[in-house]
This record gives sequence, structure tokens and C-alpha cells, in this order.
Amino acid sequence: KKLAIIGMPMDLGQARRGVDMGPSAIRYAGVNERLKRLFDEVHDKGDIAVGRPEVEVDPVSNLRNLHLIAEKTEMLAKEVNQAIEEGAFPLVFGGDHSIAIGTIAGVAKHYENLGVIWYDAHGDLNTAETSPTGNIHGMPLAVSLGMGHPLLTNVGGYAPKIKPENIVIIGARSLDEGERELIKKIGIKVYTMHEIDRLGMTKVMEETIEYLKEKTDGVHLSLDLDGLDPHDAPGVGTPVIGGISYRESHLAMEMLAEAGLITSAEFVEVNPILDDKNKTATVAVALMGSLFGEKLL
Ligand code: DIR
Ligand code: MN
Ligand code: MN
Ligand code: MN
Repeated sequence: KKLAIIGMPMDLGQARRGVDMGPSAIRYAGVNERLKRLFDEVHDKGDIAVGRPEVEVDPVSNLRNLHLIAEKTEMLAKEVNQAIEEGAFPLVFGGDHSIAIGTIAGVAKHYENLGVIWYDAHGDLNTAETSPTGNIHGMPLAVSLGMGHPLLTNVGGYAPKIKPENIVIIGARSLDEGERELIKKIGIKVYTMHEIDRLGMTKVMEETIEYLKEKTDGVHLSLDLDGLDPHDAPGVGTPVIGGISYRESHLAMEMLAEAGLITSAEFVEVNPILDDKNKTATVAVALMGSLFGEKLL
């Protein structure tokens, strides 16, 4: 088993600086040492060269950093694609959630029916028309479905990357009006906090695994740390109270490990500037341990 780690230090998808330091914070929390025990080989490929570009707002679409994000996610897609061609499991560290445009572009062409688990307080299903902010980190799931600005949907040179029936959103508790309409219209499976409270995480994950197992040939986990409760993961740009607990999240990762379902993953929105002594990166690394089969006994 081979793991390829790719850092994506990009904060262009939203307005708060600091999330570009996410990959450093996650490495500082000991990710390499921890995952070396779970893989035969761990290759840390370092960070994508995002640089320090000037912030721009596209006057036509009103999208923040549209051209830069298209360009940088294209670079990420190439690196992720290469990791898969080398036979490695690609694990990407964000960066804000707009990086998922690149990760999924690099992954999806290797599968007929890529499944996606979107672990997040938000739906990230906005387009320029529905977005209340113009922030592209609120759009990557829509973009991967082929909806949104063509510069974004065409990253990787093909669209769409995924189908609505192959997506499961877990942890939603903040959805914009346009996102709610879209979910109903195209039929995306969503476990909001209501269902997690009501059914418990065990049942939610059993159903999720059952739902995706039959019809997908690979599943990407896109985990936004703001899916967790801000008490457990305070270092995020858009915290929403009433989230998934640390324990429930471990259980979810352990059940995914047992099911052997996940073929690529990204952990995003870790912002050490907003954090409490690197707590959020430490939580992210602990969850990666469980996702890759770490056990106490
Ligand atoms: C909001 C926030 N729905 C937006 N989205 C966030 O700007 O589109 N996604 N924070 O993770
Ligand atoms: Mn998100
Ligand atoms: Mn976000
Ligand atoms: Mn979020």
C-alpha cells in the first residue's frame, strides 16, 4: 500500500487569510510519522506552488479569484492524477474547500462512477447565480457536477466529474436557498445534523456505505473540518455550532476503513491562525489515522 501526500496551500476560495497554512499545520501535527505505520510507503510530495498572488474579483461573474483558482486547481489535478498513475492513494491537505475542484478533477477520470462523501456543515453547491458571497469554496461540489463557471467546470479538461446520485453529504446544517433547491431538484442524498441526531452515526454510515458500495467503483472523501462542531475543530473560517462530534467523526472514519470503500481523500479548511494551539490540525490527523485503519488493540 502506497500513500501520496499533496499539500495545497491555497486560501483564494474565501476571504479569511491563514487557511493557506493548513498543510504546514497538518504536517506539524505529525501526519507523516503517524501514517507511516499504516502504509508500506508514504511519499510526501510537498506543496503545490500557489505562491502569493494578488486577490482579484472577476468583474463579470463577481467570483473571487476565479482565474487564479482555475489555474492552481489545474496544477493540483495533474499532481493527483500522477499519484494515482503511480499506484498511490492520493491524500490532499487544504487549503480552503475550493481545492476540491482540482482534487476531484484528478481523481474522477480514473473511475466510471466516482462516489463522493462530502463531510461538511455546508453543501458547497452554490454557483455564481446563487452564491451570497462570491466565494468559490462554497461551490466545489456544484462545479464537480458540471455546474458553474466554465473555467472551473473544465478544470482537468472534462465535465462533469460526478453524478448527483453518487454523492452523500454528511453533517449539513447551513445551506443557502439555491443549494436547498438544487439538492431537491437533482436528488442528492443528505444526512443533516437532524438525521445524525435521530439515527446516530452508526446507522448514517451503514446507510452511506450500503448506498455507495453497489453503484460506485471508487469513493472520494472530501472532509471539511467545519463539519465537526467548532468545540472540537475551532480553527476553521466558517464555524457553525451544533456539528458532528470528535467521537462521531472517529466512528465514521473507522467504519469507512472497515468497509474499504475510500480510494482518495482530502482534509480541508484547517486554519491555524484561527485555531487553538493547532487543535484542528491535530484532530484532522487523528481522523486520518482512523480512516487508514489505525486501531488501539
Ligand atoms: C456559504 C459558505 N454557503 C457560501 N460556504 C462554506 O459562501 O457559499 N463552505 N463555508 O464551506
Ligand atoms: Mn466545505
Ligand atoms: Mn468552506
Ligand atoms: Mn464548510
